[in-house]
Order: sequence, then structure tokens, then C-alpha cells
Amino acid sequence: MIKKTTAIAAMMLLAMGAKAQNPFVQTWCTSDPAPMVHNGTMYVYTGHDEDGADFFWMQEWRVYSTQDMVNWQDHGSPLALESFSWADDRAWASQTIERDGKFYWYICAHSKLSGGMAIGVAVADSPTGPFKDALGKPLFENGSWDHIDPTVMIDDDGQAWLMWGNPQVYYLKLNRDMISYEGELGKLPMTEEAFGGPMMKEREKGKKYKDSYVEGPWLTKRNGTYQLLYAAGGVPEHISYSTAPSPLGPWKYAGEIMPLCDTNSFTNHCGVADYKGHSYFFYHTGKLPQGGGFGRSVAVEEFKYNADGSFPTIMPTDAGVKPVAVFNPYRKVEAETMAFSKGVKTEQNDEVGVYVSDIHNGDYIKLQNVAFANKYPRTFTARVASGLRGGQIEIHLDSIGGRCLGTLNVPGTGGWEKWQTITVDLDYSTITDIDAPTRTISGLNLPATADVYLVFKGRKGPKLFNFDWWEMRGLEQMNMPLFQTKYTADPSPLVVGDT
Ligand code: FUB
Repeated sequence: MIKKTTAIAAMMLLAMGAKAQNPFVQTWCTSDPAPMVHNGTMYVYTGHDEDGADFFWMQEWRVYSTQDMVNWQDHGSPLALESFSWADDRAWASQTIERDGKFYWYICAHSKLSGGMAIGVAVADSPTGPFKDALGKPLFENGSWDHIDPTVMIDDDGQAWLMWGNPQVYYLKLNRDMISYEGELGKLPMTEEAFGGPMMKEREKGKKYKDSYVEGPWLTKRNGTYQLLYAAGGVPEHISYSTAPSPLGPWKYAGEIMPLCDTNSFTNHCGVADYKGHSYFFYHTGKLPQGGGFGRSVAVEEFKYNADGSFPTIMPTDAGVKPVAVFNPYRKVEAETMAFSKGVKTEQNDEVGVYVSDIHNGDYIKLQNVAFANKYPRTFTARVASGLRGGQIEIHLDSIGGRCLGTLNVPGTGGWEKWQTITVDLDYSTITDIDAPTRTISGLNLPATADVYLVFKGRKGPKLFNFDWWEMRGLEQMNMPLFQTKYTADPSPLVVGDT
């Protein structure tokens, strides 16, 4: 029975991988996405649902980044419950923002000080950390369980606003230092006009309401209008929003954005960001084969605002979004960068940072829209480690069974963290001529861009190896002697037939 379920799950993932980009992280269950664009890169900060969990027993937060919206690099978990001496449970929704070159990550977690949920803040000099608790205590707590899901925004006048809450919206005006606040805790009036219905406990029996705020607020501003997006409706949740002329209101209910859909998750949680001229809506579903209500996964859709700045209806898709840039393989690429993967996990250590682990026979990593341009990949190099017998990495184009450019043999290296860098010459049999002085290649039979599948092979059953990074080198790039295995001099060309 278990075997059958695993086989069905594997088939589902295989079918998804052919076209799908959603969920865009397959290695772990991730939730509560919070996008942030910085220096030309899209970052997404997420929660992490434990595999097989029966509640939101969440221990850490994670970060992913992309420059093309389809190939995502896993930056691991630079923040966890242990980062906060006062927190002991429930690493729930969060959001990060940059100010004056520092990155402030607002989180909520259960506090062992007050026994309720508390809002905390961590700070770092880079978007991927290392982050540390900025205060050594919660930024706000009072023993209530309402204090979850912080969202943060810096207004045009420099005032930073922090909002959060379930089942009502609380707010604080942050000081310029982002780690202290001015005045008292505020509460938005939870009226029918503002949110489509009052809080559950204030509802009139038998009366029908348009909607109701639940949790997961996301505060943003467009063309001078403040927009507060949130999970609505109860369980299961959909996403709605309200608008206002100022963060303090008056807020006006503006309708649903992502209606209730069969996503295999009874919660939803959103964030929006513009990137490279496109607008993106991030949310979560339970759509990994091993997923569900407590095993959620982040997803993204592209959308266009209506002419008046309002949101269109956005539906969840498996296809996800299109690339907005090509992917350059002629550089060191962290192996944990992927458009899709099957079977593998990621881990991290102090020596190499994040790496791909749990590789078994038949697993793969897909990179999308890889730009070979007019270069030819001459070599493939990978940094790998294996405490057993190793295996192989096959480099295929466009599908796991597509044209194979070469196979890198990974030996046992004597330990799962004993790294070796290994290079293989790729198959360039389609090249009919290389003119060394001009570096011109004839017969090059490679598309300008293709999807690349790194397919892992080896003995069936055991873990094969760990994978840290890879790199392709093109002929042009190498500015090379034509032959690298021996010193050669005094070249004397001779043409016989077409060779
Ligand atoms: O991830 C735990 C909780 O589930 C979040 O704080 C809520 O927004 C809901 O997504």
C-alpha cells in the first residue's frame, strides 16, 4: 500500500514537472510567502511546514531567490525558533523589509515569556542573513494569541507601519530604527464596511455578510491608495482586500482576489510584488504530492492590475509564471537552484552552505530557459560528496530522457561532507569544425535556450551523493589551448575530406 501511494505520488510529481512551476519549491513544504525585491533579485521569505505534520508545528523560516521568476535558489534557513531566546513554538508567518542597508525580518512565534503569540524582529546586513534577534525580547506581546502574521510597509513619508492579527488587525507605528515604536498598540475597527463583515463574535445571527477578515494581512500602497490583502472567510480561507486613503482608514471592503479553490489547503496567505515590469501574487496551496493542510507549498501567479489600480480575480494554476530572463549556465551555479525537482532535499552546513541531499536513482533537478547562446558547453564540473558509492549526473536537454550532453561519474569520496570537484568533457560530436583563431564553431546543433535536466543515476535504493554546485564552461569562454591534456606546439593543419 505504502509502495503504491509513493508510486502514485512520484507519477504526479513527474507529470507536474513536465510543465508546472507551481508549487515552486518541491524540496520542502513551505508556507506564508512574503516577497521582497532588492537589487534586481526577487526574494521570498517563507515558513516551513514539517513533513507529515498534524498541526502547524513550525520550527524555522526559509529564504528563496530568483532573477528570472522560474529558477529559484534555496538559501536555507537563516532564522529559526532558536534565534529567539524567548520563543519556543510556532514559527508562523513573517515578512522582511530593507531600510538603510539593513534587513528587518518581522516574525511571530509562541512566547515562553507571556504564554501567547508574540511579534519579534531579526536584523541582518544581507537579505539572506545571517539574521539575529534585534532586541533579545519580543517587539510586542501581551499574552494574547491574536498576535500572528506581521506585515510591514514603509510609506512615502518614511513612516513604517507594522500590522498583524487574527481575528482583528492590530498596528504599530515603527520608529526610524525599525525595532522600536511610537505610541500605543492600535486596532483597526473591524466593521462590515471595512472588511465585508464584523468579527465572528460580533455577527448578528442569521444575517448574511459579504466576507470576513481572518488573518495574514499584507499592507501595500498603489497610486496613493493603501491596500490591505488578507485571508478571509474562515476555514477554508480565500483572499480578499480592502482599501483606504491612509493606513488608519477608513478602510473599505474591495472584494475577493483569490476565491476559494480546491488547493488541498484550508489556509491561504498572500504577498504581492512587482518585478522586472510584471506584477506577482504569491500564495500557498497543499499541492505537493505529500502536501495538505499542514504541508503547504508556496506558489506564484502573474497578474495585471485593473486600470483603476484594483486587483483582478487571480486563480491558482499549476503552470505558474513565465521566465522574465534567461539562465546563464556558464558560471558557478549553486546546485540548490532549480525550476523543479523530484525526490531531492536540501541541507546546510557551515562549510558549503546549502547543498542538495537525499539524491536517489531517478531523481532530478530541472533548470528552465537555460541560455546556451552561441557558446557550446565544453565541460560540466560538479562539487559532490558521497559516503557510499556515488553515482552519476546525466545532463539532458528538454526532458529527463532528452538528448544527453554527457555523464559525470561521481565516486565515493569517503564521507557525505568530503567534497570533491569533478569535471567531465561534454559530447560535442555535433560540432563539425572549430576555427581556433576566430573561435567559430560550425555544426553547432544546440538550441539558443533549452531546459536542462540533471538526472541522477546509481544503485537503486541507497542515497547516492550530495551535490554542492555545478558549472558549465563553453569553448569560447575558456580562451583555451585546443588541447588541454598535453602541452602541444607548432600546429600544422591538414585537411582530409571534410575533417
Ligand atoms: O503558517 C501558520 C499560520 O497559518 C499562519 O500564521 C497563518 O497565516 C496561516 O497561514
